[in-house]
Amino acid sequence: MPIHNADIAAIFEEIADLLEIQDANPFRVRAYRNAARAMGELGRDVKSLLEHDGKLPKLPGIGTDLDAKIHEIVETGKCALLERLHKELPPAITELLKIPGLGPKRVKALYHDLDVQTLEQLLRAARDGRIRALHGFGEKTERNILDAIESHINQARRFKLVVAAQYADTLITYLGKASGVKRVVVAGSFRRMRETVGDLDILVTADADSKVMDHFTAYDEIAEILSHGPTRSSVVLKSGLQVDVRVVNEESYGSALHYFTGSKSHNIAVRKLALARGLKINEYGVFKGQTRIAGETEESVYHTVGLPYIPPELREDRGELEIARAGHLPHLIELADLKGDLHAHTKATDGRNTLKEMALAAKAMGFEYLAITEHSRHLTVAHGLDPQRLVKQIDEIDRLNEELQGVTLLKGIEVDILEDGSLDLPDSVLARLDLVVGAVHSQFALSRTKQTERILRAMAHPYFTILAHPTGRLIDQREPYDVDMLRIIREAKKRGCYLELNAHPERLDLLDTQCQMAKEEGVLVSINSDAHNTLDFSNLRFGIGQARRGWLEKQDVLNTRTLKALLPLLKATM
Ligand code: DGT
Ligand code: CA
Ligand code: CA
Repeated sequence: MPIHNADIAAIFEEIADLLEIQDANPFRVRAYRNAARAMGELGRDVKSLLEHDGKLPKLPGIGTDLDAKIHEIVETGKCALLERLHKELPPAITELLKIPGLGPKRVKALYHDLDVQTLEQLLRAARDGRIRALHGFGEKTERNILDAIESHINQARRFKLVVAAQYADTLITYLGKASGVKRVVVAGSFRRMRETVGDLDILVTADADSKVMDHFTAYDEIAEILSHGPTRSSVVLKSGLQVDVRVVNEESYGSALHYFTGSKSHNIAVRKLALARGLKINEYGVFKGQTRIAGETEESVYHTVGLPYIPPELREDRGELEIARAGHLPHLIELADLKGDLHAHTKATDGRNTLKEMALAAKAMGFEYLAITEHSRHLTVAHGLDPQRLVKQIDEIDRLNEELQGVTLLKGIEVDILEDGSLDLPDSVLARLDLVVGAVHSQFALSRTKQTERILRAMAHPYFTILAHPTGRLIDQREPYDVDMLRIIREAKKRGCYLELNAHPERLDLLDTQCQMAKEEGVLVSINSDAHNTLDFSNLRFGIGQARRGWLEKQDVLNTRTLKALLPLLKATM
């Protein structure tokens, strides 16, 4: 792990904060603060100074003790004192310090006087009005803290859809076991298939005497119950995921589902349409005066405002209401429309299964074809293929295809796009493949112009077929690299190339709006699993969710074609 001056400064700053919260000697606290500042202001990189000279120059405010700490941090990446302080104080103290407006003095007061140790406790103290009573706080500060935590929780604690789905699945099964429960459905951003979700919003219909809420709050994965009532309860699971459960009557199911599915801006737009017709929509139904005129199904809610049913993935207030009113809603792609998968790996590189195992798993998905696209040699961490090993695999696939029934393996490669836009393998071997999937796996930080040119040059290559994970982002881990996606899409159109929507749940790359862009420009998208083992095909459902959020229909997606229709499309690149 590379240690920079800023990392050392941050460690010293945190030590100073934690010492202050512990009421340590103020001189000691100040010594760490000064050291943090000295590190932050130093013009030379401490690590390279140490590597070069073996010792640090004399720095203002850095005595022998701190000098030793700097050595320790540079050499081990850690600091024993900080680790000890973390053990002595509740772990969430560090998190509290990250809330804007909460310095060590305030955190100390909250911790000592209100026994606030976690963000959730802080949130409750703020909601209960207990913070304003503290010396040096006041009502305005309390309000600011409340806003800061809410936005902090919303930003910091979003869960990838695949992760939320795991928690949702077990919880739904559990809730379904309570007596009198009829339906259990997850609404909110989860139902809209957002890439990440802030919390789970679960809607339950149940008999009037059902004890489903007591059953819910007895769930053994709960870390904290935030509220518990007969029709609404909120908890935080041990994973940190918040879950809101609402119980409604069967007759309100449709309007409640519509309300809690959101998005909020979509709901507001629908309510506006209702108001214009003299109707009122809420989670219990659609009302004309005192009379309920709809609400049992979502369709009935939409019909009262003159609209057809709008699929959840489109409910983002991005023009779906106007298009629905005009009768032009897309017929969104479904998982069952896929006829194959054009990106997968085997044991030959960093996958886990053999060619045959992958082929049979694809067949079990109902696929006609699966393209094997191993990494190329430049990607050494994945044991990428050189020309000899690729030729060997080509022969193996030819042999296996004679034996396989009902599924065909296509010969491909996920070839690295090198920094200059050339491909990592020679034409002579690429020429023998059914398709070439090109990918950027290095040099993410090139300028927008250079990165775009690099990809355009790769696509101009005669054998290039599909641009893999076009933005390179990893959700919550790596920002997209900077490219002009519209230029790339237009070049793909010109060259007869395609763009991948990589369905790996950490990628989901293309983004939804870029799917729309590809569709508008007439470029087909290939929804690929990037499977590294036989189970990974199940990730395709997240790719389908993303494609639906991008308004894609069956005809917009390359791998909805039958094998017979696909092969000429793969050859059509120029
Ligand atoms: P998230 O949890 O941040 O990923 O996003 P959502 O969309 O699940 O938002 P959430 O959990 O705050 O609320 C769930 C749904 O409830 C939301 O999509 C629409 C509805 N909703 C929440 N608050 C309001 C509101 O103030 N007005 C309206 N019309 N709907 C709301
Ligand atoms: Ca939610
Ligand atoms: Ca919620």
